[in-house]
Amino acid sequence: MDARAYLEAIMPRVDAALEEALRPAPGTPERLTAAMRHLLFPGGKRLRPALALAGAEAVDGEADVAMPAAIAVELVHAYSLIHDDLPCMDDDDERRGRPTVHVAFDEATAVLAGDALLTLVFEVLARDTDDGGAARRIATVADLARAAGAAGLVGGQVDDLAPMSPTQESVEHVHARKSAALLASSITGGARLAGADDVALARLQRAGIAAGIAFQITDDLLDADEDDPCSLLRVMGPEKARKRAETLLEEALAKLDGFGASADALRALLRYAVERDR
Ligand code: GRG
Repeated sequence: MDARAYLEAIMPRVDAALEEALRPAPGTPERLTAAMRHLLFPGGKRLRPALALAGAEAVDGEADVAMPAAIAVELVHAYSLIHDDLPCMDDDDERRGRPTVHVAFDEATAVLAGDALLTLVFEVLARDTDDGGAARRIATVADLARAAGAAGLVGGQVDDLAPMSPTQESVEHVHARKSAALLASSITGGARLAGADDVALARLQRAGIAAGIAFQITDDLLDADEDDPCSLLRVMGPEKARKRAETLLEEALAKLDGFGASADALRALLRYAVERDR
């Protein structure tokens, strides 16, 4: 299974579902819609939606039943990037080779576009539940809220912004919340909507966290910012950091041992997330 081919194959379906989700409700200011779309189209790798769809396949479900989870995690990802780029956080002018949202629009609009994307997640997950999957959708909302909230993405970002004397443990604790929680919740969200049981969900969650920390190490290696205090590069240097990422990837793949060939796309995506070059 080739992860790049999988990402390419799902992209048109994911983009169409995102387009549908972003269709402005009456009363939405045009400028806000434009700012919400700015980072989403064209998007990035769409790794999180792919993980959601592959999570559904891993438990022998139809990938498309996982589409609300796939869209929801990409919306959370987009909001977090918009806010992370703001002058009060990382103060970045460019992302994916284009001006960041506060540069292309203005700071207030960027904050509000992020807010609106995050709020859209409630709607995307809660609507069209006449397929009988309402209970699964509610559980998915709860899981995603936990992953994105104060003990997850937001908490990880808070600790990342605070001054720290980094140790392997403290850095990985930040990575587990800032990056890995959303990746894990992408997989479990897709699997849950496809009917996964609690045992499968627990294994997928553990695989997602281990691979997610490794994904962040790879991100730091690609970024090669040795001054970033919250990076394993700073703590152990690039060679050992790369080895740590490989170990975590093997741990993640081992958690998937109980799954059959239906989890091959998920295995390939986790490997790609850690071994990618962009
Ligand atoms: C503002 C609450 C809040 C959180 C911000 C997103 C974030 C947390 C920080 C941005 C920088 C960073 C290193 C985030 C970790 C996650 C990560 C590596 C994001 C990039 O994900 P990719 O590679 O991006 O999937 P694309 O562009 O492909 O979508």
